[in-house]
Amino acid sequence: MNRTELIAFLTIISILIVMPALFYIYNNTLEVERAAAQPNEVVVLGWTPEHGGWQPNKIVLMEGVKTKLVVIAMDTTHSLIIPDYNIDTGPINPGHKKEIEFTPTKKGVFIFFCGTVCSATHHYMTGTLIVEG
Ligand SMILES: [Cu+2]
Repeated sequence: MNRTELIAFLTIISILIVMPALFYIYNNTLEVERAAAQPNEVVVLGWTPEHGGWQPNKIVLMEGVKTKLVVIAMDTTHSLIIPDYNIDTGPINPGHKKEIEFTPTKKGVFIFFCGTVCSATHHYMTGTLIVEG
């Protein structure tokens, strides 16, 4: 086997074995990162009712599936309360967020609302949590 044949042989081995192995490793590593970057997460934006209120104001979750609520106060200080799940973010300053992780354990329709007086129409700042089985 001369030098040219050796280079050709190594190139073919590289294409047949090394490249698929690298692709396999890369792809599996990517799968893990994808899973880590996308947990079951719901982002809820808090605007005063004059500017739209909770967005979304209807959250649908699956019973028994651990979920992270990411609540962001957009324009002024808000807090999100879900009494039936004993959840209260406490005040969230504008531009800041709070994350709540919980597992819905009871099916049904539950109300959530803002617990911080944020505007003259604050009492309209409500939403619905629907937990399906
Ligand atoms: Cu409010």
